[in-house]
Amino acid sequence: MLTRIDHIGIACFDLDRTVEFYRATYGFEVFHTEVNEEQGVREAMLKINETSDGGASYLQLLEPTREDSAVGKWLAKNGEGVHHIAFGTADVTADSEAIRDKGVRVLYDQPRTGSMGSQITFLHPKDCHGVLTELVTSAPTGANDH
Ligand code: CMX
Ligand code: CO
Repeated sequence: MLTRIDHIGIACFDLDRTVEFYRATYGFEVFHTEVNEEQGVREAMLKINETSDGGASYLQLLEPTREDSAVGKWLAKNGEGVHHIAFGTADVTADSEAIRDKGVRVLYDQPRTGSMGSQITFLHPKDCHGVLTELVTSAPTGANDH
């Protein structure tokens, strides 16, 4: 079951300048940063609020690490802006299989690694009324404590 908006993914040319805009304009602070080479992004997660399912909602600011990445290609075509939305679930595998059975293309056969050790997959935007849609299962609590 999808129980929260996990994040909104926003594509930008310059992550540091975009982070500074969100800090100076709204007071949102960086919760986490990482590079995900598989996805071809450098990203910053800004935590907006916690949610009733024990998770949280974030803004995910995304700068491409290479031009041929999903975000790099999208930026070249569209410029900066909202790139995708992500719904949170306790079981990304079960939910994505159920959604695939409804005729929506799921982009990965198996979930891949997303922010903060989460498991993620994507639904094709052409099957979702133009919205690239991600499904996320957060890493177990404590998995990111070092
Ligand atoms: N939102 C809505 N539509 C999109 C889109 C997006 N983010 N990205 C592409 N499209 C549309 C294009 O506009 C294009 O439509 P038209 O044919 O009408 O012009 C169509 O989809 C095909 O686009 P494309 O530019 O040819 O791109 P590809 O088919 O090579 O890739 C996609 C599209 C969705 C398969 C690819 O972006 C993908 O695999 N995305 C999932 C991974 C990802 O986005 N990773 C970055 C985020 C990582 C994270 O969140 O952690
Ligand atoms: Co995302």
